[in-house]
Amino acid sequence: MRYAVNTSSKWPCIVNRLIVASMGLCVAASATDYYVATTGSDEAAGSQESPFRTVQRAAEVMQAGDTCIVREGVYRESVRPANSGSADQPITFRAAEGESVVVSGAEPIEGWTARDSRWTAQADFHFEQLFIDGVMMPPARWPNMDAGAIWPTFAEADDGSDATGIVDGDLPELDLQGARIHVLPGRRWVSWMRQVDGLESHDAARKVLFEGSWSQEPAYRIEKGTQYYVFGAPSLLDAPGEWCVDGTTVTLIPPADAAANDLRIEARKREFAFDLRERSHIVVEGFRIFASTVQLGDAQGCTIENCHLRYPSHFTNPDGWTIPDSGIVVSGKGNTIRACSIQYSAGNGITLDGENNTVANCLVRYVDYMATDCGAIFARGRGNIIERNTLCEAGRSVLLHRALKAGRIVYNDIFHAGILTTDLGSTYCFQTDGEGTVIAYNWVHDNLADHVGVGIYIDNGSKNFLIHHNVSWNNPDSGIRLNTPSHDNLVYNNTVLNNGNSLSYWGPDGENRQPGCRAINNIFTDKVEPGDGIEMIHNFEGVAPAVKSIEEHDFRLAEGSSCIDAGIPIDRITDGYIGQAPDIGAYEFGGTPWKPGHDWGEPPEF
Ligand SMILES: [Ca+2]
Ligand SMILES: [Ca+2]
Repeated sequence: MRYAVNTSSKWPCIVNRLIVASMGLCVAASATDYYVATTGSDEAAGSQESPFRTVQRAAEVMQAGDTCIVREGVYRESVRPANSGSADQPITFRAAEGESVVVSGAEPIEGWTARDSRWTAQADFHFEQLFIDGVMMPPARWPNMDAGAIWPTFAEADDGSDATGIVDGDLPELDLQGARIHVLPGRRWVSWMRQVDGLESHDAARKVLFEGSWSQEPAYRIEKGTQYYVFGAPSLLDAPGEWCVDGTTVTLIPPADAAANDLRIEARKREFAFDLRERSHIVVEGFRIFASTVQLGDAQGCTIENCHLRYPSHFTNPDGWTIPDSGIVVSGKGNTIRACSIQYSAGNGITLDGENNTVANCLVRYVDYMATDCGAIFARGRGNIIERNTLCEAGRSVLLHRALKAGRIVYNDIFHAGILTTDLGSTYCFQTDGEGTVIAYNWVHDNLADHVGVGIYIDNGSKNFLIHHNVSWNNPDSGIRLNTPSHDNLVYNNTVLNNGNSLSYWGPDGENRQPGCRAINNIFTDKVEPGDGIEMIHNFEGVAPAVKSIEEHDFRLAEGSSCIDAGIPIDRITDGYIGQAPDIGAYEFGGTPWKPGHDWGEPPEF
């Protein structure tokens, strides 16, 4: 039985039909186009005239070479293809050209009753994330935050706080039965969630007690200044946009002057818009994906293109250095994420693992709002490529490559790390053997951390990185850090401007070894602290390299700069230089200027 008309590949089809007609045989099926529309029916044929209602209906019947075209509208489902495509004949899911096609993980919550400036409704599923008109609302919490804000507002602990609880004179006397506490302790590296175990009086203040033990190490201990908030108890419900759930009853404080019928109130129910685990050669193109994500675990040769995700992943239980799979999750081999946007993730924007996968020309921002060790991209695996992306607005580091081997991190514009935490980088790894990972032609800038905000951060015990032609500026701690011991890390032709330090390191117990490291042909306008064993030659060290303009992001050398022709040739790094010798810095005078980042502007609103 055929469900739909054949419209693709006109000439080959006609030829194929002639052959079929003349031979009277049914040869291999040719590609079929299926259609899905909100006006359709899953009992229909799935043709353009008689479309399916759900994308999943198409996903169940599609074979290699088939295409599914989804018409405008919101599809509240999780799509799991029954079959894989092949390299020559992928299975393609495509939003209809020029139409807004949303696959949503959220379900509407309806039937609101208003009483005492609160609304209540029933929900028959558990959820941790509620939206009004597509914007996340805060759970009942103290201190309050603006409805729709992405970064949590924290309170600060007073003296007397310790491993058993937080003392705070500002904390109101409320019943915290059932509440949870989100704590960013010690040096504010990462955060934890704990159940609240009661509230006790403590002189004039109150002390929130919580379950579980707590580390007394300085980096993690609860102390004066520790940041926290409490959430999830009905007593904390007092600001517009706040909500809480008791059993199946949802209570919401509505925005001022709002009528429930005029608002789109939804809650997150499904994790995956497209679940492509263990599938191969599937193309997903042109969708808007809300409150759910795309799973490519152990996938092969799949492509996600021109898709725009909002709120891909949410959780409320950060657990220190534990990295939850979050955002678009990629493992397997040869998968590509291209020209997509990913915004508003509790954890990662993309979790990148496996081999020879590529993330290209994407915009990933507003990530790690739960203040863990997540970022725009969390890269592991081997041979993965991260190129021409704009990666920014992160609670901690922006691009983590803690376990990426032989990768390529090139032509990315990476900025605004450190919105919530400290001691982190635009790019970051620790005790990592890069096995030749290249970090090149990136802009890394404007780290916002108020302690140890770094551009390119190669932390203790890392080796075999090739770092060249990057521009690193406005990072309060260092442009580039090679924390010790640091082995065989090569730093060539970078332009490092207006940072706390240009090149620095820190090592435990006076450790200062940097054997096999080299820093050559770099512009360093701030303090340079070489370790023991690093070779440093032909660098510019001074305040005036005559780089054109930081403000206008024009890092070319001005005519007459002393950096012109002042470098030395380095095989494969300075090839094709202009003039008598390579220049110092990331932009060769007279060469074609380059600009990193994605090339397509802002993602659509939906
Ligand atoms: Ca509140
Ligand atoms: Ca030159």
